[in-house]
Amino acid sequence: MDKTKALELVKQQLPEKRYIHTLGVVQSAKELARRYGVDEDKAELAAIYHDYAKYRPLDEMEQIIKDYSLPADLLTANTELWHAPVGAVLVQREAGVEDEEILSAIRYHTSGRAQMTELEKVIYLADYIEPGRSFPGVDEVRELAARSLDEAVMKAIANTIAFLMSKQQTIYPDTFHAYNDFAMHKGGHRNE
Ligand code: DGI
Ligand code: FE
Ligand code: FE
Repeated sequence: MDKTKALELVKQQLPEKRYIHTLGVVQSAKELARRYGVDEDKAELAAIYHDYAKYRPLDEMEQIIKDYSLPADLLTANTELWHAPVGAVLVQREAGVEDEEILSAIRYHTSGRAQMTELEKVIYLADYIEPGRSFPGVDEVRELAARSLDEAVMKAIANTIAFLMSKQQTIYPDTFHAYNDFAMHKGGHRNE
């Protein structure tokens, strides 16, 4: 898939501000991919398409969740989560992307999950630290990202959970599963 064509397609789907965010994610994803030995072309395409479905009407996304038998618990989860799994469906259907690694990086870019692939981690983290982001804690994650992909993703997920809790919002199970998976591999399950 040609990068220029992909960007054109995405530009039609997104308001200016979100398109600029997407260009930031592309830049960060390419840098992270290079640093951590992940396929840079796949990282670039996944980044270009990651928010493809962000501005689809909720009723259209709800129909896709049902028609494509996406996890039914999405229907009662925060609707902010929907654009990621729905995006994976639409990017395949409308942009013709068939690469399952790219599609899963799009699918899990908001929630994360246990056993994330290296490409999924790169896209999750790039979305969090791209140059346009300026929320509290982002600089610490940027510093971690220079040293360890896992440490940085784990911190980004922990910050997201803490943020959602501070707003008394629900936490999607995959987000907890992602956090637990990273914590377990640090030995946290034995209180080490
Ligand atoms: O699409 P972006 O704004 O670039 O970023 P994103 O895809 O990470 O979406 C972030 C939104 O998702 C943010 O408003 C928090 C919200 N969200 C709601 N519930 C959950 C959640 N994020 C995670 N990781 N887990 C949740 O359970
Ligand atoms: Fe997103
Ligand atoms: Fe994004």
